[in-house]
Formats: sequence, structure tokens, C-alpha cells
Amino acid sequence: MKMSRTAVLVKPDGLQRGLIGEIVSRFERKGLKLIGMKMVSLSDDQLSDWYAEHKDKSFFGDLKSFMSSMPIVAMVWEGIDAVPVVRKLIGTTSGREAEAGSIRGDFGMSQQLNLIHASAKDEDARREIRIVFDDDELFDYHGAMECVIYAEYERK
Ligand code: 3AN
Repeated sequence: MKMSRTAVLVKPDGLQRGLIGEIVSRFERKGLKLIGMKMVSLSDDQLSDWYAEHKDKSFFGDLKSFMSSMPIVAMVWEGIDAVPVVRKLIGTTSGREAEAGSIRGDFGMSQQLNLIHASAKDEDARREIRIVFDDDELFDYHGAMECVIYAEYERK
């Protein structure tokens, strides 16, 4: 089965709430592999590309100014079906509706201040990773625990 990659941003509210460690820990415990991570301030151009699908929405301006108000922590995680797996771990958009046990469900109460972003589709992941990371900021290393995280047939 094929390993895929997904982009995650811990948003300004997640940083202020002190949730970086908790979030990284949840992904690590799940069995995902961290292949890139950095703290950045996203520019207006980067945010316009990132949120292109929302450019006509009423909240687009607010969303961009919120996302550029403070630094964010960007990460790339890898695993089989990483995109849907991480979406499940973060929960649905609004913290009030998100499932208990998910990151938004356990820590959030808002629709906009929803702590974290994760790619919705593989093609979004490829685009989002390119917006924030250069090739030499992503690391291709052997995950020592892969043989106990996946069955042999899954690793082929
Ligand atoms: P998700 O992050 O769950 O994929 P999207 O793609 O629908 O959600 O929305 C992107 C971001 O836009 C959300 N994470 C949230 O911060 C913000 N957002 C979405 N819907 C609203 C809304 N109705 N009002 C304000 N902000 C919103």
C-alpha cells in the first residue's frame, strides 16, 4: 500500500492554547511519521493560495487576518492513507460539533478558532505542502517502528 503525506497547521489559537505538544503526541501515538515541521508566519499571498477554495466566502478576509496575526506551526505527516486518518483525528470543522475524542472535539468551542488545519484531499496535501515547505525541509528516513505499526502486506 502506498504511503501518503498530509499537511497540518496548528493555527494561532492552537499555539496560544499551548496545544503543540498534545497535537504532535496524538499523531505520534497513532503511528504517523513526522517528516517536516517548522514555525512560520504565513504571508497574505501564501494564505490566498492556501485558502483559494474559500476566496468568495464572507469569512475569507477574517480567516486570512486571523491566520496571519501570529505564527503557526506547520507539519507534514506520513502514513498509509495519512489524509483521511488525520482528518478523522482532528474532527469536523466546528469545535462544538466535532466528535469527542478528536482534537477539535476535545479542545475547541469555535468554528473559526478551530485550532488546527489538515489537508482534505491528496491533491490539496501536495499543493499545501508546496506552499509552506521547500524540498530540503522534508525528510525521508526509515521509521524504525514501521514493522510493528503496519502488517507486512501493508508495507509492500
Ligand atoms: P476544515 O478546516 O474543517 O477543512 P473548511 O475548509 O470548511 O474547514 O474551512 C477552512 C477554515 O475556515 C476553517 N478551519 C475555519 O477556521 C474557517 N471557517 C470555516 N467556516 C467558517 C465560518 N462559517 N465562519 C468563519 N470561519 C469559518
